[in-house]
Amino acid sequence: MIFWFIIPMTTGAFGNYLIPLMIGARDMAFPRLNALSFWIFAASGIFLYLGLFLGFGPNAGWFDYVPLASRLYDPGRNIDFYSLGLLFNGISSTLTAAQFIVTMFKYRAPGMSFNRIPLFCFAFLAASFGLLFALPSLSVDLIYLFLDRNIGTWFFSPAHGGSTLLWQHLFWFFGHPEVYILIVPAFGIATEIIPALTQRKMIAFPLVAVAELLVVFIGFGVWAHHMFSTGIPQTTLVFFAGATAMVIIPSSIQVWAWSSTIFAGLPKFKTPLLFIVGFILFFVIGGLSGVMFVAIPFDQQVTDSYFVIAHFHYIIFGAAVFPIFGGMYYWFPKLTGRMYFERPGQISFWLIFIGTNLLFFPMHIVGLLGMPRRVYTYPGGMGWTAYNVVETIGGFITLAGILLCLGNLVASYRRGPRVGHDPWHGPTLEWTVPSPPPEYNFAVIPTVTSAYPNWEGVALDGDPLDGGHEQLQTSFVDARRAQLVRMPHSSPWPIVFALVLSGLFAVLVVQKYGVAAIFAVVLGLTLVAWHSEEAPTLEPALHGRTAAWWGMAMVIAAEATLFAMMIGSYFILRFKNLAWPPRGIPDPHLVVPLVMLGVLLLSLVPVRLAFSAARDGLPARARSLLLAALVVQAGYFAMEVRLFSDDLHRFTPQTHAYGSIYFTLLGASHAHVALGLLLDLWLLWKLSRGLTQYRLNGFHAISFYWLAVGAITTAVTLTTLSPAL
Ligand SMILES: [Cu+2]
Repeated sequence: MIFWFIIPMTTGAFGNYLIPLMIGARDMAFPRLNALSFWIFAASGIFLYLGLFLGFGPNAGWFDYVPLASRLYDPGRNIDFYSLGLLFNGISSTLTAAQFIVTMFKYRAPGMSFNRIPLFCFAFLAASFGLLFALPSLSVDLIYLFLDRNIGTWFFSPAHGGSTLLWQHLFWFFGHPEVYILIVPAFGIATEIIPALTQRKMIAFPLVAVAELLVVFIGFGVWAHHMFSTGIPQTTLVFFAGATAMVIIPSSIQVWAWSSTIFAGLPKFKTPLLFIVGFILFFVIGGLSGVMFVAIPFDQQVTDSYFVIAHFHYIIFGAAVFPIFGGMYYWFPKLTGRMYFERPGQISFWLIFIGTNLLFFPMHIVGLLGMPRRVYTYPGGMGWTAYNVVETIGGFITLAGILLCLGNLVASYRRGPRVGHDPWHGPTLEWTVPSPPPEYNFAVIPTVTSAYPNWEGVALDGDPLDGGHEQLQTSFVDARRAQLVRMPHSSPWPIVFALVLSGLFAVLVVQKYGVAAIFAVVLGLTLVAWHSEEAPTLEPALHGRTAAWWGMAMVIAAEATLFAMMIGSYFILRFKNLAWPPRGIPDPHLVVPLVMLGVLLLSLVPVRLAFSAARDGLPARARSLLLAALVVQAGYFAMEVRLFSDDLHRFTPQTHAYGSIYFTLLGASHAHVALGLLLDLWLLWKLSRGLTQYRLNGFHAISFYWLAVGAITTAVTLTTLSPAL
């Protein structure tokens, strides 16, 4: 429901289709990467469901709590399919998030400065940042779980210095922001439908934009409210209860802005607006029951009961899915050139609205009566039966409404009345182009002077760009024309890459690590083949940084978060253990690792100088500087591998949770150095064939990558040395 329905439905479908149209772009920033996201998403879904059909469904619930999910209590392949499937899916979501951010930063139409970005896009920006910074936490958690189950590490085993709460901390550091990642795009859909169907500008436009970002930001500081009954300290409980209460502020701003815009405008209660009104009601009810959990004793009473399920579904179904239905009706004429049938549309709304309330409202009551969640049956005579019967009826009414909605859309696609390009007189750019939009979206890239371009005028005075494959990059804040670029043509490599990656995950699930290594090598070769064809750049960049640089910045942000989570878990484990390192394992040596760190940091200087030389048009000088850096970095890597294997003679990842986190942290950091060496080699090979703008962009990104490796290695080295400091 979360990973393979709502996220792909909002970010995948709505975002991919509408964001380029709304910001006046011809395509997403990295079309091939976008194809890769899609294929990885499809493959990961097939992977997870294959597990289900082979009898290995995720049988520890979606929280996947340890020790229930450990090898001891769950000996089948079930959890391996689940953990690897989520990791696999996470790659797709991370790439998509980075893609959305760079597209909205660099490909807005000229004149669409930051204060003129449609609120729909702001919402997707917020959700994308949420994904980028939340998913690494889940990924780290799933990697630990995989290692515990298959390699014999002890991350989650208290008897060996591990911690079961470590799973919960990392899971909820992802899990709470995830709720906002699901719901903020729905906010965005609402803030498009309301102005169009009331013919009034959104009240408090800037406040709503800030609130959309703020709700995700605050969402990162509240995760422990899912752990109020685990026995964490009182001070922690109070802090997280207070932080959670803050979510009320941005949420209320938005509810007030939506409802006052409807009251102040001239609302036409067509199907899309009905779904939005339903959404506001659900959001208020679900929000109020959510606020109740801030009262710690109340939370401890109702946690793991149906009351939580009621609250959660008022938010996740009522508030997140209702705008998806509204959006399907609202943009249907844009997608097809035809209008949907209004009467069955309204009936579908009432069926879904009534059905959903019958389905989820009684859960509040049975929850308070004590019915626990995650049960498929219960003994008679508990007083829960009547409520559950009502819920079942509500479920079928909801289903009827959904079927009517889908049936209506299919029938309208065939026989709906043809409408022009702008049936709603909507405010944003997508309503200025024909329905359905041509493949290149805009023949002439529009120039924008307001946040409501279709109402207040669009200038079409730009050059008609050639062939549908040219696109304009603009500057980050003011959206001034920066660079004309040519978008890539179709390529087989994304699908090949996704296939090889599927192979890699398939052999991991059956523990064939040697074969997995071969797949990893093939994966690297696929990337080299992918990048052998270079996109010609039509002119040098005028303002600011290129999309390639921003793309690398997003990857680095995700990687840095990954390491932050690993370093965080190091300290969670450290403070749980009285002796660290445990008896029998010596303290780490200080001198050699610190000297090595210094050597690695020094090697960043020639990398930077090499880039400057390349930018000044001196490829020979750039190559020799890069070669010098490569020699030093390779020496560093060889020495680190030696230190690593020396350590392995004294203790192993299987000795104690100390060994588990020590070797995982160092191994991950060394892997990043190894990747950097491969990038150096690739760059040297490219530079030996001359200098192009494309290679220069690549160089810029790789020198930035090394800077990040320097920072990450410093943090990891200081962490692993901390017991001796
Ligand atoms: Cu939460």
